[in-house]
Amino acid sequence: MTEASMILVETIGRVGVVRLNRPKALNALCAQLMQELGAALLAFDKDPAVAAIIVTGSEKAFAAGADIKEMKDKTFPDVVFNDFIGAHWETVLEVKKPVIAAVAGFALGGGCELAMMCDMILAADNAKFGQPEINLGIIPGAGGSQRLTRAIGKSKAMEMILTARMMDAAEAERANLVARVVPLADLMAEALKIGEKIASLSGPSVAIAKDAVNAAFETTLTEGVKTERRMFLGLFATADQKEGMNAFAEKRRPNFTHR
Ligand code: CO8
Repeated sequence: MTEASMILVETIGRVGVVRLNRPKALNALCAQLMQELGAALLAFDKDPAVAAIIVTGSEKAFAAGADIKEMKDKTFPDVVFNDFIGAHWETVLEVKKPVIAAVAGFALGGGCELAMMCDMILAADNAKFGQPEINLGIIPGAGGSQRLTRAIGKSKAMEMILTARMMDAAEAERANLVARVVPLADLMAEALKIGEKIASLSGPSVAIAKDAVNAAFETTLTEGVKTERRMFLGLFATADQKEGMNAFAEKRRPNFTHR
């Protein structure tokens, strides 16, 4: 039997918001929740009324990881051949619009990995990040060992992954895991401000800027700079480049066509 929906979806202005809503399990990421999250993200990505997306949880937990109770009895063939765990976990990486993770409370295991797959993390001052899988006799499985290491460096990542130590919001900011820390009460307002600012800009330049930053993780510096240059030059083919630069020269606000 399928439980009632595990997410809440709303559009605020031009920002799509997906709230993980499985409070009794601290938003543990079970198959149903991941399927619903993936579908909601793809729907927002297609929706012209939406220009940026926020993924958030509750004040106590962004997500306390993949659902341990759902995974615990799975056999090796179950997890390898039936795609039991992997399905829908990387849908967020398919989204072209910017995705902001607004993290309060626990972001552990798969929850930390989901946040790191988003384009940026805005953290509330009560946020706690960790990859505690080692306590369960496993290791991170949705990119944690790779993305955490790239974000915060080898020593800190090793310590967190080998000992399951959690990092608080202040340390996460010092370590460059998060863009910024804000008071818990301001988390959604601040995330929405980021989303609204993005929504006011030229959609093509936003999508291409996201691609350009992501290219930094997948290629050499020389190739990355070449990719950026091609993208930069390509934007001169858009009406929004003309509008943006003319508006600056004419001392007025730009009115972009493709928002
Ligand atoms: N899975 C299932 N249920 C959970 C999870 C979880 N990850 N986390 C919490 N819950 C449940 C608890 O079992 C409890 O349920 P119940 O009330 O029915 O007993 C309820 O949520 C509340 O939890 P607690 O009572 O434990 O709350 P506390 O405030 O005492 O503790 C903690 C909060 C510290 C967050 C604690 O719940 C905890 O340690 N949770 C587990 C954290 C963890 O180990 N996460 C990693 C999971 S493994 C993983 O994420 C691998 C990802 C691989 C993805 C691969 C994709 C391809």
